[in-house]
Amino acid sequence: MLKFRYIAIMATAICLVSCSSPQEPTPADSLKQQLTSYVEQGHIMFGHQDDYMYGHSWKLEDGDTDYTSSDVQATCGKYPAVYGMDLGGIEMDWEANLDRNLFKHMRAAAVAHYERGGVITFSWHPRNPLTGGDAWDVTSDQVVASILPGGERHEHFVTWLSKAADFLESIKTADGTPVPVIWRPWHEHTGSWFWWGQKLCTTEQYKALWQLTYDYMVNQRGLTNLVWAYSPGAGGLDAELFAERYPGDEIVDMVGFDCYQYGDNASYMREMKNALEVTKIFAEEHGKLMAVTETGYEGIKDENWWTEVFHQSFKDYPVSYVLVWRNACDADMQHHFYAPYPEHTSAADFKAFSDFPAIKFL
Ligand code: BMA
Repeated sequence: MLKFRYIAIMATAICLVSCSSPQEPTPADSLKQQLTSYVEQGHIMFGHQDDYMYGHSWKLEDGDTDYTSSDVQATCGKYPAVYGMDLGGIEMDWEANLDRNLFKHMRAAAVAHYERGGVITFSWHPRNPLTGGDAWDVTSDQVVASILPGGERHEHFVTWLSKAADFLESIKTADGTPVPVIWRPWHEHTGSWFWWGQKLCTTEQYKALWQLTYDYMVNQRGLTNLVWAYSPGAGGLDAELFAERYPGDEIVDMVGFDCYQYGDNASYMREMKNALEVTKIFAEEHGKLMAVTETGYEGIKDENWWTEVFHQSFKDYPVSYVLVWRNACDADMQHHFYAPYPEHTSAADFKAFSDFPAIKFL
């Protein structure tokens, strides 16, 4: 009898230990841990938008299946640690996104990059769900109102969310493991050039748009691979503007900003410093990761820009990554590039930048 009681007690104890063990981390949790540990080690990842899709003078062909071409890699011998992409066009059932990248290539390149040890981020420039124009169509300030619950375009917009969610959910390795991604919807909202921008909706409407997006993707669809990033534009950023439309600690994992160089080096460095200070204080107060989610100097018109301007601007901040925008290949967009290519005048300086021990490439 005593022996049986002993066995029963042991069985209960074993069950208690195993039943109370913490849940498996989600893919998003694992990515957050990885990002946090890089920051703790003082590593800052370098990122490039559309890196494997095209470069200054090349473009992936439809049948290509190895994602190894890269202007960044051709210039410095290493791939960017962060690979950025945009979902614009997924809501229209297009085969290719707004910058003509086939979605099947984007999905496969995301998996290849992940398997190489890299980190993936997605933004979204969806078309205008009320007017039928593009993301930059700001002719109506009723667009956000129209897609929120109760609005005339709400149901239509939920079908758009479902297409974006389908794609994000479909990024999986061959054994079915979901690939985690940094998901950065409704960016640069402190400007008024997208239909979700500052002058196009109220603070409450903007926050409700975030909540709707999160509730749909996480609570309704159960996606476990999204790390949620909030990123205003850097222009005129201060603590108040940064916080005004922040959708809440429960639904944001990372904070950052988009900051481009339009004028001289000194004004870019000033704007970066200002935005980094604001973001750092906010990130610390809210316990969030931080990043420079989009940046760069179109055409890189200074051959020492990478070491003397770019690196100097963020090196003293605990940023997870800095991502430069795309290298357009279209004939009429040859000026539109933000990473160097081997023949570019800043190539040697970029190589020197890529060799700094704290800057992480693959
Ligand atoms: C902008 C430009 C556009 C592009 C858009 C979305 O900054 O690069 O040409 O369509 O981003 O990627």
